[in-house]
Amino acid sequence: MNSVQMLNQEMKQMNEMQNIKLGIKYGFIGLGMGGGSIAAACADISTSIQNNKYPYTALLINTNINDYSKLQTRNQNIHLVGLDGYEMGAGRDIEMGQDAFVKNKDKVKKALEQYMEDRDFIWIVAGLGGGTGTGSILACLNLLFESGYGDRVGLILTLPSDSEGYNVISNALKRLQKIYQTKDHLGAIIFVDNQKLYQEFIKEEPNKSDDDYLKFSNMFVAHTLHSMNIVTSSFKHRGSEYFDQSELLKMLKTSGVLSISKVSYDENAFDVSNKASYIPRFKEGVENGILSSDYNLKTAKLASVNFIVNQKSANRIYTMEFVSSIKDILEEYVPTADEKPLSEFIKDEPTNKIDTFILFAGLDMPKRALDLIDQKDKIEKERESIKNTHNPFEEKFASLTFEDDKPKKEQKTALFDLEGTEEDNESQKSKSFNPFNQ
Ligand SMILES: Nc1nc2c(ncn2[C@@H]2O[C@H](COP(=O)(O)OP(=O)(O)OP(=O)(O)O)[C@@H](O)[C@H]2O)c(=O)[nH]1
Ligand SMILES: [Mg+2]
Repeated sequence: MNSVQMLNQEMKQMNEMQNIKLGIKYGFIGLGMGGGSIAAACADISTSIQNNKYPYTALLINTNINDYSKLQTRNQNIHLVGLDGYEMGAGRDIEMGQDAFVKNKDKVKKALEQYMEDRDFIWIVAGLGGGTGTGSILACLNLLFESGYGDRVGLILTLPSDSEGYNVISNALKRLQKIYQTKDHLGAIIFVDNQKLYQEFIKEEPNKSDDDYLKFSNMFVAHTLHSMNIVTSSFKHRGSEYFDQSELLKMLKTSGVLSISKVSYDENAFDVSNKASYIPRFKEGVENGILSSDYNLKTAKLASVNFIVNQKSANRIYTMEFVSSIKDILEEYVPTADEKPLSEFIKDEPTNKIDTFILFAGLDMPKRALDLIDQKDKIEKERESIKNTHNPFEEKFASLTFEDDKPKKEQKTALFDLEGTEEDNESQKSKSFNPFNQ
């Protein structure tokens, strides 16, 4: 089964799961096309919870709200906010994107008051690199801080691919720089690395389109956030350490980057007495976040490992030997983290999988951010060298002449002045000229 099929299957199962409880009430503020699409996918998650089929809320904010016409959402708690006066879009101009948001601040504020008041945590979502979304981030953060949401706001940001070109990459970096400098005042930042996810997607689905990729990546983000959110409150647990929703909220409020890893084992292949059956995969999971990866895990402030197994496997797997071997690995990767609980969850639903969610909070940026700076520098260098190479066009066009540029032959009406009038007139003129007469 490839990852698209797996995602669809998991989303369906989760949608049908009975007795689930939600951990945190999320609100999503999607900025621009990419941000709005991801926020819409997140808020369109449905559950079997009575009277709360669609537990999330979203505001989708864009210059051109017609962009959103291809999103087919069902949740009534998804609201569109158009940035008036900028209906044509911001055309990858971040200054214009920022102006559009600032000029419509009151309108957004009203929507916030109307729809987001009861939310425990708000995610600002934007695709880094465009005009509207990227340009609106700072003004949107300001508005949330002004409106009292400052202690419960996080960011979900996509990082562009190398192939998206100089303007997209430099727009992304301009905002990333500002966000990096103020990150200690913000909650968690989740990066969705389009380069990484696209490469993984294309390997498995070479015949699909770019739009298929975007749809997949957005559902993947939505499903990941939702799965994390129900783990903490829907399953029974055993053991002394327990990651509940307040711990999750604490992680989301921890400044720095949040990395999410997931490892799924086939229950039959998991032999607790044979470490080789689970440790190498676990380490691989720790090192590779699913939405973005390549972090210096030593910078993590908090870590959390959550195993979810069925009742039958629980007795077999949750042994002291298993717990200590996982804890040893955590010591190796995050020796200085303030907290690193290992939670043992038990799922009532029949499953032949063992799922593990691993979270690291308070991280520094992923290596991909540095790669983007390198890519920007590389393009600038190449541009400079192109500018300095001999340009044959400049020289050739500068010296380009044409035969008919030469003075034209005077067209005479008569070849000879037979009556001598011309000469007479000339001598007349010079005779009458007297410089002292002036
Ligand atoms: N994962 C994902 N990334 C997206 C999606 N749409 C856009 N992106 C990324 O987000 C970046 C910004 O694109 P948009 O969100 O369309 O730009 P915008 O904010 O609407 O800005 P303007 O159209 O320039 O005003 C792109 O360069 C992509 O890398 C999406 O649906 N999913
Ligand atoms: Mg747009």
